[in-house]
Amino acid sequence: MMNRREFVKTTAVSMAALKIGGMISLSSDTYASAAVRERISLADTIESIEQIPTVCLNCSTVCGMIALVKEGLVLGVTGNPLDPNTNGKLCAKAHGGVSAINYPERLLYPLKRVGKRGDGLWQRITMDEAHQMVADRIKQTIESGYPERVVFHAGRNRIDDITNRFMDAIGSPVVLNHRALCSSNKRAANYISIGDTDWETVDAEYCSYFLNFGANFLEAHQGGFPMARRFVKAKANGAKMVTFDTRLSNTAGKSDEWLAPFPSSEGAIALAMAHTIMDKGVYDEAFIREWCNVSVEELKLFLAPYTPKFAAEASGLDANDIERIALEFASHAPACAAFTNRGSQAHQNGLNNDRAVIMLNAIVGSIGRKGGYAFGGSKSLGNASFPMLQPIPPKVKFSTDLEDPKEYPLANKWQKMKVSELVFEKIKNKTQPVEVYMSYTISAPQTWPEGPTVAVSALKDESVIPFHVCSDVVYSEMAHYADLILPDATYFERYTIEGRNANELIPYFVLRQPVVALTHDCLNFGDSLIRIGQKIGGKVSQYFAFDSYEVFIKGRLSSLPEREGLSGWEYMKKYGVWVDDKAKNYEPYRKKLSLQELENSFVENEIIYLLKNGKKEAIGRMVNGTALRGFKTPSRKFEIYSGDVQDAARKMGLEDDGFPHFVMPKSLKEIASDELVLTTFKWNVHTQARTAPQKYLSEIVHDNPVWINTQTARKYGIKNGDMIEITTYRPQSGFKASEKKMVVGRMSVHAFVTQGIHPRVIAISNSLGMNFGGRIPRAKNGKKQNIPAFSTEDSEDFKRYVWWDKRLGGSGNGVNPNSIIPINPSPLVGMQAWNDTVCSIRKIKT
Ligand SMILES: Nc1nc2c(c(=O)[nH]1)N[C@H]1C(S)=C(S)[C@@H](COP(=O)(O)OP(=O)(O)OC[C@H]3O[C@@H](n4cnc5c(=O)[nH]c(N)nc54)[C@H](O)[C@@H]3O)O[C@H]1N2
Ligand SMILES: Nc1nc2c(c(=O)[nH]1)N[C@H]1C(S)=C(S)[C@@H](COP(=O)(O)OP(=O)(O)OC[C@H]3O[C@@H](n4cnc5c(=O)[nH]c(N)nc54)[C@H](O)[C@@H]3O)O[C@H]1N2
Ligand code: SF4
Ligand SMILES: [Mo]
Repeated sequence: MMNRREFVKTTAVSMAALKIGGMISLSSDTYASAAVRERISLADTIESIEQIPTVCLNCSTVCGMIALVKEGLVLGVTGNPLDPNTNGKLCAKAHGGVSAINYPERLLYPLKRVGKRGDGLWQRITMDEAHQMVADRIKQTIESGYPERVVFHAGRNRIDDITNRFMDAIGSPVVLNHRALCSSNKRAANYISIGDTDWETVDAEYCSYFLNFGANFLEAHQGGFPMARRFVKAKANGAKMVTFDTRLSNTAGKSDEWLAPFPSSEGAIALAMAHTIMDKGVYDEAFIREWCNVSVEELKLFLAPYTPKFAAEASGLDANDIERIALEFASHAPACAAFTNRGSQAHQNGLNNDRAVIMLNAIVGSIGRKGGYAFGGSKSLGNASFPMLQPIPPKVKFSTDLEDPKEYPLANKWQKMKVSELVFEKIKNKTQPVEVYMSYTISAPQTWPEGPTVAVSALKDESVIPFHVCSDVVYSEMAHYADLILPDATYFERYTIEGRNANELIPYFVLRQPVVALTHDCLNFGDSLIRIGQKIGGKVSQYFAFDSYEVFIKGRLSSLPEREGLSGWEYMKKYGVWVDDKAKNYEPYRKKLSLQELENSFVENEIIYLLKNGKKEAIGRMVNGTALRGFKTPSRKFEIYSGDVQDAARKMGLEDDGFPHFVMPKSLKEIASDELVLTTFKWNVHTQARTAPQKYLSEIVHDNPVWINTQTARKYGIKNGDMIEITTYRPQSGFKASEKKMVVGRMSVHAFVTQGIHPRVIAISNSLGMNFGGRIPRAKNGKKQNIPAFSTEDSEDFKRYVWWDKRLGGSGNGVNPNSIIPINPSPLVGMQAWNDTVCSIRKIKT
């Protein structure tokens, strides 16, 4: 890690290098106008470029970056070398993000709908009028006695400090998110097994064996970029990686071995590996005895049916490979890690797939070890230590079916994960009436399963959503179905206290701060909420007795100690990064509890408890007479068996003995020989529904053909580039299950024929095929859309040089697979089973 002196030196050197080379790529900011471009004369500007530390948000990895600013323009971005996660590097997407600021089709003024919803007719209003409209609606709803009819729905919300405060203040518990579309099975699996965290932090730099079940961390993955940097170092030291992915992702391509299992069979593979490790006696007996909640004998008994042959049948892989890899993995312990992501967890059986993979780390003893399946290095200090401004609104004490559906008892057990893929269906059915729907950083018509159909039909229907206010930066599909649009600040113009799992295992956090002034009538949504809160008046306004979100953040940072003679606030503004001065957090479960922590505690069956509000709360474990923290599970051990899961299943009438058994989802088990499985994945240069308007990125990827195996294509007479029609079917178990074949939808898309995919699988990425958002995501040259929220300036580049426009012979803007991917929540947790979709295909034209 770099210290501050080196930081100043390095950035000075890099700026000097810029001067000598005279090369700096002006960002697409300069699309704005020729006049703007003339203001920047490169030769004499480099010295005067301001460097302001802030944080990227072009994906969820939130890398510390430095904005290069000149005369109110962001010329480009570079990594912040003080960020311990990324050490001064950024990915390609970060550079594309700059263009969001002066994007010709950026929303600049608030709009009020005038035609029918979805007609696209708008009237420009002032921000104050817009806030008053929202405040009046919310006030009315509170006064009607049903505050829960105000619904807040966010996608990548990084300002939940203020959004939660707002919802608590108005008394509504209905805060929705996208977690069940993203990662809730993975999170639940971690909470069940280790309790401490929703996410592992593989100690990648020191890992010598990476066993990857469906993570594409070299291209995507939450925190993939910091992990990628450490993986490169590990590789240079001879580390090995084996990847199980149904598709040859770039991570699979950079692996020593790529194995393509049949979808959803990851759990069977991991259990068979565990079986082998136990069978051959290469497990870590001491760790299992001291730290796991089942004995070696119980474990062997549970694993007995999961032989390599069993896994070979489920996955189509070779039993010898499964056995060999298991033994190789174990031979690298403790510097080895088996980990997952959406490839393994986005299934009906994803929870147990991930539990089985995590368990592999426990039985070889790599949990929390150097080079192993580490965890515990999270955001510095934690939210609790960044005080919220007083007075704090009380937490809402009731729940509704929208944010806490009782059929999914594990959805909100550890963390509010919700089951948001069901929300639009529930809104349509009026299971929970809605008066005000507030959307923020979400584009459900693009990103939700059946988004283009189910989400759109709910959003369009004024009888189920009487009022929709949307905060966005572009005229997105979500904004199109709103009644009121609030133009937000881009992430270059606002504050956030940020941080992710600390890959150095030393807690840290970063500060996003405005690097340029806000333009036109845009306003940070956090500030909008403060002003709306003030306008609602009464009890609500007492929680918003401060001027701005900046004041709020400054207040939250006020508890930081002084550093270098600077207050915490000044320090963060100057350097952008805070690293706690602590040792690496290895084996956090072995930490001793302090006398202070043990005060008033008592021990029952070796578990140390405190009484909190009359309830027993486990805080640690006695191990050989010493009080240790243990794992934050009910037994304070690594839980292979889970009483929580067994109880939840019992409640739902499901048979479950609490062990991570493997069961193939019914639809996949009964798949016909001429049917295939449709899966989905992320491009390395696109993020969800947020990057398609960024021309630098869309120039690189704007088309998403369906990947199909060479052998399969031959069977259907399909050649590369041929159009095929895909028909998808409803799942045979779970939500809307039907034994009869029910079609979800049909889609035509051209084929990318490759050896790089499992023969029974086809794959389409997301992020493309948009209907809104401007000319770039739609791949349409010409004049910009006539909406009174845009500036009058335009760029020639956008009028004429969207070279992939179909009318110019280009490939167009791709497709959105979500029109045909069924809503498919998995049991107990409710995670969307994206990768279980059964489909059939036919060639429609050559
Ligand atoms: N087929 C398929 N579908 C998927 C996935 C997949 O792999 N395949 N991945 C799923 C996953 S993992 C997730 S997390 C979800 C994510 O899906 P969403 O929750 O919808 O999140 P985003 O795509 O990040 O949200 C994009 C919206 O936020 C707007 N936006 C961007 N920046 C700002 C800003 O600064 N302020 C405001 N107010 N708005 C902004 C964008 O213009 C866009 O309208 O998608 C899921 N959908
Ligand atoms: N570039 C980029 N980076 C991102 C994002 C982005 O949109 N773009 N989004 C961020 C977000 S919100 C998230 S949640 C993470 C997601 O990060 P990841 O989970 O790493 O990425 P995905 O592409 O969703 O899925 C990972 C892999 O699963 C594979 N896969 C699909 N089905 C199966 C299967 O049945 N079995 C197996 N074994 N593999 C399968 C896919 O081929 C894909 O390569 O990325 C984050 N970072
Ligand atoms: S990984 Fe994500 S947050 Fe980090 S630089 Fe790339 S786009 Fe930005
Ligand atoms: Mo995600």
